[in-house]
Amino acid sequence: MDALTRKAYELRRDILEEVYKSGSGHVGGDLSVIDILTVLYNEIMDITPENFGERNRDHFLLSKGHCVDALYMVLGDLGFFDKQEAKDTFSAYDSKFIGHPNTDIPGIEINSGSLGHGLALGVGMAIAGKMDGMDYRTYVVLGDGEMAEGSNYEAMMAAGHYHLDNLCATVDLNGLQISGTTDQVMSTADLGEKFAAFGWNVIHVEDGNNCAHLVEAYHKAEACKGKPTVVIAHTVKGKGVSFMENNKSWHHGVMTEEQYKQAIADIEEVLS
Ligand SMILES: Cc1ncc(C[n+]2csc(CCOP(=O)(O)OP(=O)(O)O)c2C)c(N)n1
Ligand SMILES: [Mg+2]
Repeated sequence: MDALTRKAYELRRDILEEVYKSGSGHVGGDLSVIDILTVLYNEIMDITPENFGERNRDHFLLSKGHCVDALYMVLGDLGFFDKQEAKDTFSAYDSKFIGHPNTDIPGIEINSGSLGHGLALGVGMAIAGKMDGMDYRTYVVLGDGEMAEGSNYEAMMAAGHYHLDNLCATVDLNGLQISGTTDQVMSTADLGEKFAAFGWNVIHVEDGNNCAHLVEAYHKAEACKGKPTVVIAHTVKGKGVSFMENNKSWHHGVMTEEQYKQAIADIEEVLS
């Protein structure tokens, strides 16, 4: 197993501990996006605890903010704060590690969780970078259910209009949102065509939980000039835990002790 895949599975184990202990969290979406976050933070982006206070470093916005529990584990792992503290206090009364991203936490750049805002903010950051002659890149991660928010389409239009080749969106396309499939609740189908219509470079990753394939896609995105890029990552919600995969109940389901043990066993089997 390569190092990034191992890291993503170790982080899956951290996420399961965190959400089990807290009795809350969005475990299905965490497990679908964790490979994307692992690859971006460990292989692609220039964002570290040391350079976080500077402006000319890459920028990351988790627009599907309900999956902050996954982001906490990634940032904790990189030393932005004590990962154990985040794991032990996630969502607890008076904890700073609340259930959606907020900028009081080192490494978090925007408050999010009200879906549909991250891409517009990313467009603004990308325009600002160009205006000020900076070479940073801005990365935004969105959910496929989130793509039902109309604000995204205005942001897509502006990104195409301004040729923001320093902007890279990723859609975590797991086919599910809060209460059912995206097709049932609000179809966001043919997303690639929608982005292309607004002048974006579109890259599909057919196995969006495959770290090596994601790395390749982000390198292609970096090489694309004159257009923003969207990486459409075809993922599995609940990836890695047998009884959670493709099951809408795990959007924010709470595990019993027995389910928790099974979930950890599934992850340990991959790691062994
Ligand atoms: C504006 C807004 N409307 C509704 C919600 C409630 N909500 C939280 S998560 C979610 C579903 C999101 O689905 P998706 O973007 O596909 O996320 P994922 O499958 O990756 O968890 C909804 C509707 C919200 N957070 N913000
Ligand atoms: Mg989804």
